[in-house]
Amino acid sequence: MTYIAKPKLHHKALPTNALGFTHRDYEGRISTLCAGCGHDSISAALIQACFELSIEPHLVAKLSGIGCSSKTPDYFLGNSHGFNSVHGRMPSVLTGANLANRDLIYLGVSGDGDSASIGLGQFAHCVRRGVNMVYICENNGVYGLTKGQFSATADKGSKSKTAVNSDAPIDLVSMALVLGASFVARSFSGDKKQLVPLLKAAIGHKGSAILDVISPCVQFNNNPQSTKSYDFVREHNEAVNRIDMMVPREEITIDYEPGTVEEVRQHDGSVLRLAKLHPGYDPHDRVAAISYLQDRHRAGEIVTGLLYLDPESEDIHDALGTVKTPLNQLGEKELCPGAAKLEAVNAGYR
Ligand SMILES: Cc1ncc(C[n+]2csc(CCOP(=O)(O)OP(=O)(O)O)c2C)c(N)n1
Ligand code: SF4
Ligand SMILES: [Mg+2]
Repeated sequence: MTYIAKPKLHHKALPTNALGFTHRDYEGRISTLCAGCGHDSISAALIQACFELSIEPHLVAKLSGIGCSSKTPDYFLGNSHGFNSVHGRMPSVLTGANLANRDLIYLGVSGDGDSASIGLGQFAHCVRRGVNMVYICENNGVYGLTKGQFSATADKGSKSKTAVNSDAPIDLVSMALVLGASFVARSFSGDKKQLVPLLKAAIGHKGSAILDVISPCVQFNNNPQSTKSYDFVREHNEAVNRIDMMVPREEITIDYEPGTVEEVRQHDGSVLRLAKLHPGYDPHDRVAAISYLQDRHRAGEIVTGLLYLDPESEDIHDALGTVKTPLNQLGEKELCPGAAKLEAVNAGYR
């Protein structure tokens, strides 16, 4: 129904954020996805997160691959930069854009086919390089766009309408931990209360923030035997913590669960408040997070929440010592420093 234009007029009473923008200013075009698709709930959570953080839309770059999930950047942040790349190639395009201009917020939107099948190598390398981005995998266990073949994240033995998956699954969260990601979380598209603070925290994080979001495909993979269905996730979800996000300017939400609360300050000055549901769970222990995931998976549970956070993380620019100014703002003097400088650089390699 893309031919139906969204109304441009706002009701005067719509709430505004610190920049004077309404929620509507963070929306995109009308979605063409199937009614009930989990991906639309993730777009809604992203809109809410950016509205609440009072982000300037022109300072965001949305990048994606190919798939129903990769179509979604068209449905949020209509005033931001967008680039729909080739299947599985979003990470390298995002890495290049980030190297050219570190001043933007990079949202990489992908699917489980896009990230864990054709794009697995690209996923691995952008994570290990610490590219400063929020990488969202909208994980439904199938290739939704091409009619529901199992993807590499589908659990062994999970059933679609017509087949049983015989291959072992790839868990992107475990992979991200092994590859050195400095922010690793999993959530569920239907749990806005958990997903929105996680997205806000990921946006405030410096480094590779990986968010695996189980997002049921109502068309090809929402049968009760699928481990990516609404019913299965609701019944087998194990949340390890509930986080609240506070930006330095204002406190966004206060909704503490009973139990201990831990504050973690991120590089941008924002504070994460982790309300721990499990006294033994420590989100700063990478090795413990890996074994906890394996343990709960064996018990048939899907662990959600903030699984790992390194508050002292660095990103690819720190590692490479790149220039702070975006490349498009450098003048001829900086770009062409002259023959003597070039000679000195070359001499350094002799
Ligand atoms: C190079 C290349 N190979 C294969 C395809 C066909 N193709 C398009 S989308 C897709 C899978 C999408 O699955 P996923 O990333 O999980 O997204 P979903 O539709 O499930 O959200 C495939 C195999 C393609 N477009 N390009
Ligand atoms: S086919 Fe599946 S993934 Fe694609 S829009 Fe429909 S419900 Fe969503
Ligand atoms: Mg998919």
